[in-house]
Amino acid sequence: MAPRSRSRARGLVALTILVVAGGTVRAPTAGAAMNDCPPSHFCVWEHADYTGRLYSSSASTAYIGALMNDRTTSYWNRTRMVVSLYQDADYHGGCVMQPISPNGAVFLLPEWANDRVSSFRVASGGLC
Ligand SMILES: [Ca+2]
Repeated sequence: MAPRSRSRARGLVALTILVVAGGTVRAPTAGAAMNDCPPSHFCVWEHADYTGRLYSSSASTAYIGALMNDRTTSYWNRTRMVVSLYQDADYHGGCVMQPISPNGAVFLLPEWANDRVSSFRVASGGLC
């Protein structure tokens, strides 16, 4: 049983790294700010390292609100779904980056994706 668990854990880490290839990646760890993200939610933070304002939802969100619009710098996908990020409200403006698989997390978005998210969709597959 133990070897199977370790193998599954390695697979999850590999998946997380693959999904955010090109970005700076750190697997989710038990930081105080990260723990503010509720289970089954997709969470975005205003600043790097999961700090600053936090917005979270377990469902698609047509507008993340004036307080977080164009401010997302780090994220953690705690849903079991794939999350697609959009540059404008109502899922318009094109995708900010490739879809985020379950448990995908980035503590600092690359420059080209930083401070651009306005809406996101939670679905069984990537929509970008
Ligand atoms: Ca920001």
